[in-house]
Order: sequence, then structure tokens, then C-alpha cells
Amino acid sequence: MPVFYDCSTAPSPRRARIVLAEKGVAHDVRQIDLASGEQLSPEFRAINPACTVPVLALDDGAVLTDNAGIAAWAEAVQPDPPLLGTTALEKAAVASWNSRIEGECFMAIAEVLRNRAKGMKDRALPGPENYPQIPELAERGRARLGHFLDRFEAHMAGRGWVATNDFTLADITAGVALDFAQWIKVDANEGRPAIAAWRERLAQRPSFAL
Ligand SMILES: N[C@@H](CCC(=O)N[C@@H](CS)C(=O)NCC(=O)O)C(=O)O
Repeated sequence: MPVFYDCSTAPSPRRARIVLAEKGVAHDVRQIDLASGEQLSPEFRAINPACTVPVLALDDGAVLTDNAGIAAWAEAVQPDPPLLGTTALEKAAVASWNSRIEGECFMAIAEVLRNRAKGMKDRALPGPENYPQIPELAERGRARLGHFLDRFEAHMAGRGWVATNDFTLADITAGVALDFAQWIKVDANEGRPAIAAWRERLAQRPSFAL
């Protein structure tokens, strides 16, 4: 059975956890304690030299070391329900929105958190190398997030789901990101009724309780 390397408190592995749940892919779970730096241990480096979770280790020895790979693999081995779109245009829309949400929303939140938190001194980026915090990036990230959320609110007005007429990976990435925003005390729902209504719909999915 595949082994999923998780950290129950972190946002990135939560994205993959939701994908595996939506697809019904059976797997074992190993928790990696990011707070104590287990991702930098020699044992975990041997599994993922990038020192990040999520990781999915497959039965044949292949190791998938990020959300992009895990989602692509899960869609290929378990096409139902489709999470990456079905028509050519849907696939384009899911890929496009997923990429935008990662860059404009997820990263903006991470910039705020990682460039300010005392516990992340010299850990401004995940990975094997240490990078110092740049406080200005925290300010920029907060501004970027606000601008993204206003654009996203306009996009979601009158829509059921982010990228297509159905729930897709773009909803997973955005839903996890906006929960992550609470870590920096940003309530994405405030003054944004379309986002709030969509998050209500997400909250009804059992996978989002994971
Ligand atoms: N591109 C990766 C990013 C994964 C990532 O940044 N994971 C964080 C947890 S949210 C991590 O492992 N951090 C380790 C660290 O901060 O040292 C993906 O989405 O799969």
C-alpha cells in the first residue's frame, strides 16, 4: 500500500490528503513532525531530499515528492471523480487556476508567515537550505493576499466552483489556502459573500474535515 508522509497541522500535505480522500486511494500514513525539524533528519532526507511534505511512496518504489505529482498520479490511477477537468478547456482552467492560487495566494500567505514568525528564523523558505527572513516580504505578502482575495471574490460571484462547473483540484488548493490564511489572522470571508458561500459548500465535503 502507498505510504503518505504527512504533517497533520501543515497546509501543503492537507491538499494531498484531500485529493487522496476524494479519490478513495487507500494508503498508510506516517506523520513527520515539522515543528521539531524531522523533515531535515537524515532518515527523511533519504525519502525526500527536498525536505518537504507531502510525499507519497508507491508500492513499486517510486516516490512522489510534491502536490503536483501526487495529484497527477491520483488522477491517472483513479480517474473518478475527475479533479483535473475532463475537456481540454476544463483541464486548462483547472491548471491555470491551481497555478494562480499557488503563486498569488498560497505563496503570499507563506511569505507573511515565514518572514515574521520567530520560530521560522532562518527558515524563510522550506527545503534543505536556510534563508534569512526578510520582513518587507511579510508586508508585501499581506498586500498581495488582499489584492488576490478581492479578485477572487469577483471571480466567485455567481459561480459554484473555482475553475469549472464541478469541484476540482483548484477548489482544494484555494480552500486549503484560505484556511491557511487564518494563521496570519486574515478572514477571507469578511466582506466577501461569494467566497463565504463557496467555503460553506466546501465545508460540507467530508474530505475537508481532514
Ligand atoms: N511544492 C510543495 C511545497 C511543500 C511544502 O512547502 N511543504 C511544507 C509544509 S506546508 C514543508 O514541508 N515545510 C518544511 C519546512 O518548513 O522546513 C508541495 O506543494 O508539494
